[in-house]
Amino acid sequence: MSRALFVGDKEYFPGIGQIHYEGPDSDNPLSFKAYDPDRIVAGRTMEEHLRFAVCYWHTFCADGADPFGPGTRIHPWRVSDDKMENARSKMDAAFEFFTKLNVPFYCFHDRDMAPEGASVAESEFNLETMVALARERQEATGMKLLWGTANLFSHPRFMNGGATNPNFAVVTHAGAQVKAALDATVALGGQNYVFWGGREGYACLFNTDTKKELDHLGRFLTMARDYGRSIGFEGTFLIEPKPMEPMYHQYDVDSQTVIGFLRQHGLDEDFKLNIEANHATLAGHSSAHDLQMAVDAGMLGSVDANRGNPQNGWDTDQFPMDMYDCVQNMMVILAAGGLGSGGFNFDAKIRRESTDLEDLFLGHIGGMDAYARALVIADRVVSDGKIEEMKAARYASFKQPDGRRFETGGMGLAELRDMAASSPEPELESGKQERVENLLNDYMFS
Ligand code: XLS
Ligand code: NI
Ligand code: NI
Repeated sequence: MSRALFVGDKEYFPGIGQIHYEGPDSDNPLSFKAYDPDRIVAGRTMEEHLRFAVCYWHTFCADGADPFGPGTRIHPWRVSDDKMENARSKMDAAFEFFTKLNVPFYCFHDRDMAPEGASVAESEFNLETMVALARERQEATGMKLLWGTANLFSHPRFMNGGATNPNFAVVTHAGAQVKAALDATVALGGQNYVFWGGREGYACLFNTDTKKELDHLGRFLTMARDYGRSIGFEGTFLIEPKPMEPMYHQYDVDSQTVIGFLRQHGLDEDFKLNIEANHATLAGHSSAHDLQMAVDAGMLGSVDANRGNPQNGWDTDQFPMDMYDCVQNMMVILAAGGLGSGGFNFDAKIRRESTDLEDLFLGHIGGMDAYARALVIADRVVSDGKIEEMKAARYASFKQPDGRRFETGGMGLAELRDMAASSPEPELESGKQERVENLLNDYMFS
């Protein structure tokens, strides 16, 4: 790979070169121990399986601020008081980071890349200007856009939602932003377009017409789909479920809720799901569960790779490090045949206390190694087939003629009853949970 490591005038991460695979014995913290982009696993390279993406917002915009205090990181790409000048230097820093980390993809919100202007037209102009620069940078570095999206949650006008806002005037602004973000995504060859329901939800039922708001959301997404297709967007539209935060009730609670909504509104041909691990856990699920529900519906699109903190109930967006979770997620994805045009986007941020520039690299390196290791282990599990065999054995009775007839609709409830009445009590069949759990640990650590 002979890409220039930075393309602007200035190097923002001096002293850090391109991150390479050095193997498990290396003691260089700025190297991959497991992620070897060219290594073949299950017929594809690691790079092709994992399709890693860096996100613009946590990595180059977030400075460690929390509700109790201001940021702790001083971004060297904050060069002046002029917002567009800063946007340009941020973009240079971002592409330097992508290239040095050697990831193939990135993701952005409109407002991460270009500042909001004083009018719709000025905001559009700012974004178009930055998109033109991003195109140049993509060409110079070989970087690709995994997905674009619009930030419909930060500006005060969106405090009651974007597409589900009770005030139509605000809905028009949501439309303007999504139109411009779709234009930007197409101009940058984006492979997907994401809707995360930001403030699409509500705080109080007494003042909220939930049916109206959900119908508006369906209408809005249909308009966005139609516009996207009309300008030549051939990629996948994605919805990213999340159960709470910022709104008390978010409409896109979890995989199954979103799948039902998409089918209800006839959007299931064009839309799939972007599953974020920390959102699934906030919904009271494991991330593997939400992934599996999406797979079962034929709607797994992409992954926001991160993890939450099991001790608290908010979206901590930490880098994925918990191998047990990563392996389970990877087992679901691998068994489903992979992510297609999706990828693993690190919607993850380093901690407020992590104030060195290199910490941004360390977080991503750890996440990439975690998923590379998970891929290798999941391949062992899936190709060995033992766990899958045990699962299938539990359903063996449905391969018998009566079970088949039940599955295929050739039986009524009365006949089902008669079979119970004329047969002996079914034998208790162990679920063998301990056996499969033990097996997984054997695959992980042997
Ligand atoms: C926030 C979401 C957000 C989306 C993109 O919780 O995860 O980062 O991924 O809008
Ligand atoms: Ni999150
Ligand atoms: Ni996300």
